[in-house]
Amino acid sequence: MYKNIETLLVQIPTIRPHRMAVATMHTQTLVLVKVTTDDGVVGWGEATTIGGLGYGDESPESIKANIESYFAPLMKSLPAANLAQTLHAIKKNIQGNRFAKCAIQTALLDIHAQRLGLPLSEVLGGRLRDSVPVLWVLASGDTEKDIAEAQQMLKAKRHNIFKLKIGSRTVEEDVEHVLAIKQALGADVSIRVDLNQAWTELESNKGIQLLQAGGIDLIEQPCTTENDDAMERLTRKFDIAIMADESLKGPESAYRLAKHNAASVFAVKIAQSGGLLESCEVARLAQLAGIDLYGGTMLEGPVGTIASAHVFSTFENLAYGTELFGPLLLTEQILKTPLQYENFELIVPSAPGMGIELDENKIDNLRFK
Ligand code: MUC
Ligand code: MG
Repeated sequence: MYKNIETLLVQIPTIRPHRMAVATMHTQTLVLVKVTTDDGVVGWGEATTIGGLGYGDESPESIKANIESYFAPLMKSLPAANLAQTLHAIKKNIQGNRFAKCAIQTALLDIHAQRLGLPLSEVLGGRLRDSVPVLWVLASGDTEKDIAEAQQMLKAKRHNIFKLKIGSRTVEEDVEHVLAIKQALGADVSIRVDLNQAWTELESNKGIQLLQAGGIDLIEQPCTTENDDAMERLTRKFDIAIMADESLKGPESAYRLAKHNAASVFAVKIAQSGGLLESCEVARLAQLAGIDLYGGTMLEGPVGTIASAHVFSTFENLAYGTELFGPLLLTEQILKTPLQYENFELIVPSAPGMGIELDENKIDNLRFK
């Protein structure tokens, strides 16, 4: 039986303001879920989002309320702590709520893997790599600051791929900013851009042409999720990789996007997919459709980041690497031993379960709800 299902909201300042077309973050609110079984096994999950309701349709507060009011009573009413039956009951009784579902599923899989004495990746089909490449997002809003930050990352061997958040200025200003950074960092450094749905199709046609000519490697979610038709036309028109992020909301949307050729790369996110198992389904669909993969983030802390790393370690084709840098954007640690980032990659732990240990005293001090 599941004895306790707790949702903790933890607020941590970021190392610098993080500017995106959808929001500017000065702090991040981590949504942590702790599930305890009646024989004392503890599993953790995370349902962190970006900018309150600015990015997704679940907020930290709604996730906490829905877990406490609906998920927890349902889970406690089930006769035994059986993983598959619990997940099935949740799917049947609760509509939507992909982030909350992902956090609960992560905690249950963490418990399951611990009981089996295996790392989480092995419960998901088995890892193909022990570390995943991690890019860094330049989002200070200032070209010179971004160049200096990238150079520092290259020197420290932390990141050698960069994603730029654009879309809040004019197309011309954004392109100028991106190409100045590309020129400063040189041909060997991969630069990608994320529009977070900011461009119309017309702006996309203009902007993508200039960015492609300037040696940029990938364009992430240029148009709105309502305009997948535009994504389809852009994917057909340009050679440069067009990546679906916000448009990708689990296996059903992956199937639809693949069927319409509305992206050449998928940014798989565990929360957007509605769970770790669903992320693996998205990856399988992509593989069948010849779509490349990228491991995305909702700027989660260490729990969501490591759960994602276990998932991405199982993908056959991780052609565009990952952006699992969320914990590095935060000023405070909540693990007893920090995650290992080295040689441009994040190490996937090999201890049973998720393979991380949370510092609960630290979490208590940072909790605000
Ligand atoms: C997004 O849209 O990709 C990922 C990295 C980052 O800086 O923001 C997120 C969300
Ligand atoms: Mg994105």
